[in-house]
Amino acid sequence: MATAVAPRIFKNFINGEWVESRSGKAYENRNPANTDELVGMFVASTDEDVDLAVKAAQEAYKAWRLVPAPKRAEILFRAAELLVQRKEDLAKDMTREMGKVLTETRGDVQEAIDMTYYMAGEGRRLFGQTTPSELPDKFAMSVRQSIGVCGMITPWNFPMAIPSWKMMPALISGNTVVLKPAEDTPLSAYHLVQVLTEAGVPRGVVNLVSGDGPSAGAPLAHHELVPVISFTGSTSVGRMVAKACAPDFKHCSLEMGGKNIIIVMDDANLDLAIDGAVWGGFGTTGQRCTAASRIAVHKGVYKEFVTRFVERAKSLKVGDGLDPDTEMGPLINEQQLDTVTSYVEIGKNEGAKLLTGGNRLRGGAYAKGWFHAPTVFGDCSPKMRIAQEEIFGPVVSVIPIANLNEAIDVANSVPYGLSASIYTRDVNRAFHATRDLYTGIVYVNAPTIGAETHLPFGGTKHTGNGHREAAIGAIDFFTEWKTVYIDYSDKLQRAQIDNA
Ligand code: UN1
Repeated sequence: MATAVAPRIFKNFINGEWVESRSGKAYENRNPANTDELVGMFVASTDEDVDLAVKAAQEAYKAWRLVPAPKRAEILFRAAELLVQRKEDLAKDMTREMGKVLTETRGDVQEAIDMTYYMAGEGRRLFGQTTPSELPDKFAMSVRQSIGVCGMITPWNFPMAIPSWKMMPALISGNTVVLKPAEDTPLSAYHLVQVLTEAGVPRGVVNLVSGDGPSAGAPLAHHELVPVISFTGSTSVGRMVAKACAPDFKHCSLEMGGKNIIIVMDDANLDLAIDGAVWGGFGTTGQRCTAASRIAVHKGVYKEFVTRFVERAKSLKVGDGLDPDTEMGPLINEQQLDTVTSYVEIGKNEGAKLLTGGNRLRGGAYAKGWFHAPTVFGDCSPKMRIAQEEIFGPVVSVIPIANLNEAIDVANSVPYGLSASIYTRDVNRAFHATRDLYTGIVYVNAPTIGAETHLPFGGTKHTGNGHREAAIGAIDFFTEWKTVYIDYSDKLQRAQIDNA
């Protein structure tokens, strides 16, 4: 569908310049709430473009790694300030390309701001350890060293927050970056790179190649000059990334799927639990890896909870995220809508009770977008596919449970382990759940979403491969330890031997 104005063409950013693809190919990025609106044309990068970006990053690394970290930090502080100034415009553009409501895209930009300030602060820390040597007249310490070119492959659901989770710790630690953002949300990545450049990041230190996974992401993951890959996305693609990294032993951090649960006990504040379930289940149209896609409810309050939760789900206003009245935006694209539709069929066939939704929204304001009704399945058994598999859409499966032990077993019975939550006013139950829920994140009396940037983010089992993003875990991933011994005794001293 043609638009009245000529489309804006956005390029790759390689070695400090905005450049076209070597292949000359570009692709369209359209608004998921209104596919008539062309957000822009973006470069469809190929391995040649990725190679140029990696080589630029490799060259720039030589000088960047030697810039004192507090000086690198000054650039990040400036970038954070620019993000603050532009927050509203950045959020609007993000809603146009991604669909989530403006309050949430403001939150996404804010998460990038928080991470940028936080990592800028690390410029004057990046602490190592000093410790006594077991030998006299000998000094021992550990220091962090940068690694080199870091390849980053990021998803569309947090178009600015997640690239910043990866880029800011990598940069402050002295690495250089090649970012391959999700095909659906390159504009927000473009803006972030623009901000970093204006803030003073030197040429070649940050490079952006847009395009799809097979053509641009895969060559990055396989590139021999890239020792570090950080990926957020689906578990199936994460497995391919891990395989691409294995032969060269690349450091590889994977943040993947979730099937997060909210447990509602019979002593819970139900008003609070329902608010949390609506926000956790339908915020970002359910397209968060932390989304509360399962709710386990104690039989004592099951009926009341379900009735009131379904009422709230039904009354959610779905629409264009730029409209201030909208509470839930569209799915990101047609494929994601198809996935949701197919899971609704699976749920029905499995015998779950469809309590509301279950249908695509069509016609009128919905005619040109990928909208789906907020959907709740009741009386789910924990083994059903809709209660086991990540759907990444506005579909919540409610599971009745008889007691806390059963709830924890249900919670832990999925292949993922990102986030879990319990609503209870009993401190003993809260602590038991906190200990026994096998996830990377646990919330008490709050939903499964809402991670803050200075605490570790990540999950167990098929959610991740043991690394954590954000907080100091991110610095750990983007640096390597170097242990340094300085012997000032002027004689040969043998550890484990001379002092035994
Ligand atoms: C994601 O869903 O991929 O805790 C990230 C949260 C957000 C980040 C989610 N701060 O839900």
